[in-house]
Amino acid sequence: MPRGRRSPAPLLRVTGVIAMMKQALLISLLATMGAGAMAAPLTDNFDFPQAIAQDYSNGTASFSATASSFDASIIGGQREIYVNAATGADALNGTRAGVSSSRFSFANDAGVAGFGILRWDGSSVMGFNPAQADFGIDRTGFAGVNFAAVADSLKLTFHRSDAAYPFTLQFFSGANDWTSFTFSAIPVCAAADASCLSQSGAVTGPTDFYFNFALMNLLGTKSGAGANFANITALQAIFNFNVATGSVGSAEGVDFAMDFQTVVPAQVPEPGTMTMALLGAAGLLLAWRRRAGQ
Ligand SMILES: [Ca+2]
Ligand SMILES: [Ca+2]
Repeated sequence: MPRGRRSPAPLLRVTGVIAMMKQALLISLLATMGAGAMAAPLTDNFDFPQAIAQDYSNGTASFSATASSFDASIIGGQREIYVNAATGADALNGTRAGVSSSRFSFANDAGVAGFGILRWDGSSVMGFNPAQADFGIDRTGFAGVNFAAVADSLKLTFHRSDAAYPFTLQFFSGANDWTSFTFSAIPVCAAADASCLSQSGAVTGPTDFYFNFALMNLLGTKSGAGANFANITALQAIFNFNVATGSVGSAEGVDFAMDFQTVVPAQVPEPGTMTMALLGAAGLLLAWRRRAGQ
């Protein structure tokens, strides 16, 4: 059967399946939008600022890191940012990331390919080693948090990103059990940015993406028993770095900001296996929507 565009991104291979479930997607979206008032364990809304980490040195051996002060609005109480200008860097251009004005932002200067990590593992500060599958996180950095009780998905709000790039979410439930889930983040553009919008898969931002817990475990790489979302003890987001190949993403000049918070479950009429799976997939891949009034 002929397909449209071929994509190397694993997640996008199931787009055809999901396209057939637009009805379910709409139901899922509406339900999610209507259920937003329930309390959920807070991950990080980025209301608490953090100093900019910036690396101007070529090569992956050198990096920059900052840790936030302690604040109850951050899961585990503290957040870390690591950035690494890997190629093309010199004394003038580099890679940086920080948190201000309730947003996390990451940018590569012209000619620089760099990557970074947002890490939540409590008060531990263990450094950053891209040669390790978990980059050296403290896998049991904070007391277990139960997401599964009140939410079935993680929500990431992308405000802008001027290119596609690899993005990995890692969730830990103890020293041995964790899941690493990678997807290709699509360009999220300003409405007037025709150049950005001309890219494959580009959408207008801000855009919310929902990452269903069960599907991340299904499609991601599991270690041990995989992540148990009823007992998360550390997590991190790795951006513009391909964890499968150990190589830096090709995107340059990436600039994105996001909000990172849990959402309550969508109201599913019946917990039928197919319906649940496809609603989850729809939520994972296509549940972007422009935010009203922004
Ligand atoms: Ca570097
Ligand atoms: Ca930490």
